[in-house]
Parts: sequence; structure tokens; C-alpha cells
Amino acid sequence: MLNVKLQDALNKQINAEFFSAYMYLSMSAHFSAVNLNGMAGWMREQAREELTHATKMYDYVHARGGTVTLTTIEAPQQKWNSPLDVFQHAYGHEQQVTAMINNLVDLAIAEKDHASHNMLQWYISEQVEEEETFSEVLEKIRMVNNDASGLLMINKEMALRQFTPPAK
Ligand code: OFO
Repeated sequence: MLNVKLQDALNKQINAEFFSAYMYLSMSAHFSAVNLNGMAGWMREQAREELTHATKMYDYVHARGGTVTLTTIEAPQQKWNSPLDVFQHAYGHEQQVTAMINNLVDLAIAEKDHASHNMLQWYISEQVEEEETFSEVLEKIRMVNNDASGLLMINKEMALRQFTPPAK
């Protein structure tokens, strides 16, 4: 049985993961509005991936006999100044999510909840990938330095992204 402290913290994280999905969908809408459809598609796939982060934790809370409490999802930012602005924001966001996951691991250790500690290791590895993915795109965008043809090339390459949900 999940203890109340862990249950509350995991419910907060479920909300944060849904917020991530919402924020990346907002970034996708922004890219569609400025006709960068490859980047829009890439962000839409990212939003799908975030939904799986949320539901994986949701399933875990139930598996431990806990109660999932879904709360209000904050409205995300809607406009950015440039693709660089979007990806700086996104990369910073992923670093914050990593800090949240690390705090959850600290709590699982403090509460001697080995099952939660074990479950959270998946998120620890996932955050390594998330930060790497976003920093790679950010570096490419920095390299082209707002040059239109460079951005269009990156846009085209990003259109290829397809998210495959992880096996349960
Ligand atoms: Fe982007 O990793 Fe979840 O929030």
C-alpha cells in the first residue's frame, strides 16, 4: 500500500506530466501558426510521449492500491519569439522535470518505499533521454542562428519524428 506522502507527491507528478503534454501541444500549435509544420509535428509527438509518462504513473498508483486525484492543469504559454525561444523554454522545462523526479526518488528513499524507488528509476533514465533530445535540437537551432534556410532544413528533418509508446 502506498503511503499518503508518496501518493500525494505522485499525484502532483501526474499533474506535471499532463502539464508537459499540454505545454508541448501549445508549442505545436505555435509552430503550426508560423508554418513550421515539421516542428509542429515533432512537438505533437512529444505531447503524446508526455501522456504516457502521466498514465504510467497513474497506473502505478492504482497498482499500489492508491488513489489517483486529477487536479487542474495550468494553462501553458501560447506564444514564443522564435524556434530558439521555444527550445530554450522546453530544455529548461525538462531540467525542472528532472529535478522533480530526483525529489520523488529522495522521498521514496526517506519513506523506505522500495517499490516506488524502483518504479522511479524508469523516469530517471527517461529524463536523461529527454534532456539529451531537447539539447540536441537546441544546439542545432543555435548553430543556424535564425538563418531561414537552416531553420527550414531542421524543420524538414524534425517532420520525421514518430513516437512509439513503450511496452508496459
Ligand atoms: Fe518530458 O518528461 Fe515527462 O514531463
